[in-house]
Amino acid sequence: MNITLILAAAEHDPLRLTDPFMPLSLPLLAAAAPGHAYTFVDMLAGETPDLAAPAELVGISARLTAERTAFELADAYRRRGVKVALGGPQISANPHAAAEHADAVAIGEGELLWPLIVADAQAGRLRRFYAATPRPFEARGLSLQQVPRFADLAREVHPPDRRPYRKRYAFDTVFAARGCPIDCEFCSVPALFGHALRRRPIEDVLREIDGFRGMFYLLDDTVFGRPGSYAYYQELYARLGGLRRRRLWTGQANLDAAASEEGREVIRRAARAGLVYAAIGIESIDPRVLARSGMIRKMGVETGEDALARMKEHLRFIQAQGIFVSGWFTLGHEEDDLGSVERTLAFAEELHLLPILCPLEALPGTRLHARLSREGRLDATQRVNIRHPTLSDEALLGAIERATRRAFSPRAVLRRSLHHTPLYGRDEPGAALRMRARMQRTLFTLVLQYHMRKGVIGLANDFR
Ligand code: B12
Repeated sequence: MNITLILAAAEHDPLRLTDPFMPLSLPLLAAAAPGHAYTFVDMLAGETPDLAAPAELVGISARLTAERTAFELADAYRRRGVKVALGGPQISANPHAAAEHADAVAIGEGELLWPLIVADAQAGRLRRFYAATPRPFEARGLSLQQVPRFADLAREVHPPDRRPYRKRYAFDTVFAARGCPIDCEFCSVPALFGHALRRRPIEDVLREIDGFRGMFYLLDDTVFGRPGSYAYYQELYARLGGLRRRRLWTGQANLDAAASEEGREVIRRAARAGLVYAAIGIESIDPRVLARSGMIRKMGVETGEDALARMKEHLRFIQAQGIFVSGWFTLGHEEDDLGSVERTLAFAEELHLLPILCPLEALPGTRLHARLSREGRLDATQRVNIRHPTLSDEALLGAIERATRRAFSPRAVLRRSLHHTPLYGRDEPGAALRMRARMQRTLFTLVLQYHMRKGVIGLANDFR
């Protein structure tokens, strides 16, 4: 079949044209059902779907901010008589809304679902829902095929087929593990990929990385792992560091690994294997928020300890390995007031973190969404869908945007980058190699911040 796979993005998405990472969902889908003629359209990269191009099946992948665009596109294709399947994190979390716009709606992992959808589309017998989850799924009278489990990452993940991309991305993407046991109140990962951490065989991950041209992004929720997976990540990075070609790479991570010697060894090895930048979900600097939401479990803090002091210690350890860190914060928790934005910025400045300030949003399918819905505090008409006890939507977003502009001023960017320069290349044998590592990594952090600026400042706007 002629199949078009689209990564949906709103027209004014601030990440459009600024996101340097190759989206991995489309290559994984193409590999899961091979033997068809695939075309990829990455709307975040500025590509536009050609509705008139021949296609017997269209698969659209959507995250939170792309839902409306995905629905409009699906409607447009279906008006032309083309069968449409919708999938991805937002569709999995809000499948009944998607069912009004698609012939098939995928809830969960494409490795399990896409082969079924393609086969059924070919046979002309598409069902409305395809769900890969061990939890019961209520199809509300519509047709359903359910696979009551998550994918086996050793047997069911095939090497992603990246060939249909026309664009060259600055970063390739790869994943080693899926699922998260922490279960923070606002996060949709446990619902999408389960509470158990599933891991791919290390050889499979390294084979992919060895084929990359240059830098890559390891998509795991925490590239430092968790107690129980430290040995896996230690081995992965030891072997990654031993590959013939060394590459710089990036990923997101939690702080808890820095609280134990086993975890610290993962961090050291990751840094030696080329981890140049880590995005760390610090979420809030208010210990009350961290405790109530369950986020404290990823901060590496024991009961009775001074949470912020411990978190600072962990951050400094990570930076001391030569890793540039951005701190991702969510603002608008019920304990927050307008001063929280300034206090968060001051925390980031003290630690030389690149601050990414995000308005807290209730994602469908999360415990936060369920709680606020029960409490009658969700408001879909606002840019941020949570009604805060004291802060208006505009006041919060305005404060975030002003703080972000300051954090990304050329002076702040330069100071942050130069602060890290002496920390780079400490393990390099010899002064010349050390100097090279310092220059290369400092340049990397400057270019990174330059590219992130527009996307991050735009996040507070209403663009969907
Ligand atoms: C890396 C990442 C990013 C990167 C993306 C880089 C890139 N170019 O891909 C960056 C930093 C840019 C980013 C941004 C955002 N992200 Co993000 N991100 C992630 C992260 C950590 C990994 C995503 C990933 O690539 N996973 C691997 C791919 C293969 O998984 P996948 O896309 O889900 O696809 C699988 C299935 O969903 C399914 N599938 C996907 N599409 C389709 C389509 C069909 C037809 C079918 C059958 C199946 C199917 O099959 C795939 C294989 O199993 C996830 C958390 C996670 N663990 O997944 C959060 C996550 C996806 N992000 C999330 C959010 C909220 C965002 C932002 C909206 C944040 C913000 N406020 O701006 C933005 C939106 C970006 C945008 N405009 O699209 C949420 C999404 C929740 C939701 N309801 O959609 C997640 C789940 C995090 C969370 N804690 O809840 N993100």
